[in-house]
Amino acid sequence: MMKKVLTIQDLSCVGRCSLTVALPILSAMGIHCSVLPTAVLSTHTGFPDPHIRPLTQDIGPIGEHLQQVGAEFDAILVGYLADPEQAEAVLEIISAFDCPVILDPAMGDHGKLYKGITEEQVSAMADLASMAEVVLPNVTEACMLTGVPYQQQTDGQVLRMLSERLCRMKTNTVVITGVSPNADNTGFAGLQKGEGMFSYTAHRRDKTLHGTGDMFSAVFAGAYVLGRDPLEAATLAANFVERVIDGTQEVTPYGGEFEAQLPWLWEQL
Ligand code: PXL
Repeated sequence: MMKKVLTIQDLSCVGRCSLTVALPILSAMGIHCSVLPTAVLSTHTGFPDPHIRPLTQDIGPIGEHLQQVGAEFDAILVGYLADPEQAEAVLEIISAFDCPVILDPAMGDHGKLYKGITEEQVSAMADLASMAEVVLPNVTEACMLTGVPYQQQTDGQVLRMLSERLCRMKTNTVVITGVSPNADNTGFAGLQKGEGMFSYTAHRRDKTLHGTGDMFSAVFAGAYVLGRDPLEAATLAANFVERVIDGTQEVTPYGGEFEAQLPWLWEQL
């Protein structure tokens, strides 16, 4: 039977991120992808002054209707939320659908929150994180969720501390992305309860492209729901993102050209 994933994140009309990334990636992995948009934005917040319509009042009724029609999912992938109330609405949805939740607490990067994200949202996201089976923060988000000061280069001890703090309540796996043990390398580090720490490093590319975190979480979610273990799923996701970065010539707010890598992704499954 085809696997089914519901992804809850924003729909940015222009600029690759969130739903415009997760939907094609999960489809290319042979997964039936359903969506619940948390907000509609003219562009993601990396462009100046986007028009933003949060769908805070609509998340609950959409979730209720999905239950009424008997919708079932093998996993729920949660990403960018537009305000703290959305975290509460999402909590209700995930408690109604009995399936693993993968959370990418998309809130910031490079030590800073994205435009429009408040401290209140950080604590709402932390509550949500404790109810997710897998949490996929970047270093900035891992520090914010745990109240640890941001540091660009993180050693094994700090990564273990961040991962252990995030592995609470329902969370059994944490994968921290954008981890830099030194100036020349980058990768991920994680913790799976009962299995210990794992990590992966590749040479650092000197290009920062929009949406790569969302690409990582979409590929991870797809591979995880197809039965890969967290290290395998995260390695596939990292390799995909590396190919996207290497295959994108121009750095623009439109983001990484992941489309060209979808045939490769399909071949890996
Ligand atoms: O890629 C994360 C992300 C998701 N959604 C919106 C964003 C961003 C990052 O800037 O602005 C709307």
